[in-house]
Amino acid sequence: MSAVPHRRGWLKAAGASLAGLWLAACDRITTNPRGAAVLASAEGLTRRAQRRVTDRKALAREFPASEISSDFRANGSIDPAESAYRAHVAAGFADWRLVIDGLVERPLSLSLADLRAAPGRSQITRHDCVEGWSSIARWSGARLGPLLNQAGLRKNARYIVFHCADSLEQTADGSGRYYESIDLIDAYHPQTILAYAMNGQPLPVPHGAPVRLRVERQLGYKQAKYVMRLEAVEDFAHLGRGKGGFWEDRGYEWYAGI
Ligand SMILES: Nc1nc2c(c(=O)[nH]1)N[C@H]1C(S)=C(S)[C@@H](COP(=O)(O)O)O[C@H]1N2
Ligand SMILES: [Mo]
Repeated sequence: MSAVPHRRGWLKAAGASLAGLWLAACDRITTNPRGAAVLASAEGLTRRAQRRVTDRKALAREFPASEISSDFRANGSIDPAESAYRAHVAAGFADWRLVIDGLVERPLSLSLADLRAAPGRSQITRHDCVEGWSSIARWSGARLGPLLNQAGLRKNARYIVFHCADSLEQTADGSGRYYESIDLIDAYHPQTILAYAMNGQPLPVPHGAPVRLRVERQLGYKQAKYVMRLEAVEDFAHLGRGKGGFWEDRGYEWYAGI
């Protein structure tokens, strides 16, 4: 509501300027009780929407190296049994490639060396699991935004889906495979990285080797490990059970902001 008195003060100062006619009409709306209510709620809506976008773009807190956890817990899948993944482990991920496809102009197939050479970022952040534990680590990886630009998102791309190597649940139809999705605000957030290192070492298998997502404004289950493929999509109704992620398909919120 504070915008209304402010607008009136500014109106008085403007006096009978060229814009006066329009402003007088505007003032009439604000002095008419119903008009004022409509205007105030419209402004409130815009401000709230604006605040939401600004909030979504804010950085997650970063910590000093002294706060890195000595015992960062590994959770969910910690040693995938799938044979394709075992082969990658045995080969030291030499033939592993990250595929970026779906609604892109130029599908990519990137090696670990390609990712290490891409624009990167290191950050010490806190991981919060819904189960009620937190741990702090330094994550280093390729920023997702520049990779998506390299692939060239098509206009109708709205989400990025992360397809993982592991199945948390053995199902006949493959719906037990871990996957996650984020929107483009999170995909282009400066702290959103495909992490290949944890605390200065190659990402260990329990934490998602060779590459995991770090999307720092959201809870633990969004931090997809064992990422094999990124798919740009317009919606995710056709994937899994349609809710945008393994845990979302089982009742968790799709947007898990912290
Ligand atoms: N592929 C895959 N990603 C996953 C999971 C999983 O089981 N499989 N578990 C999620 C959950 S619930 C959490 S808390 C974190 C755990 O990451 P950490 O093992 O590095 O602690 O990974 C998330 N990403
Ligand atoms: Mo979690």
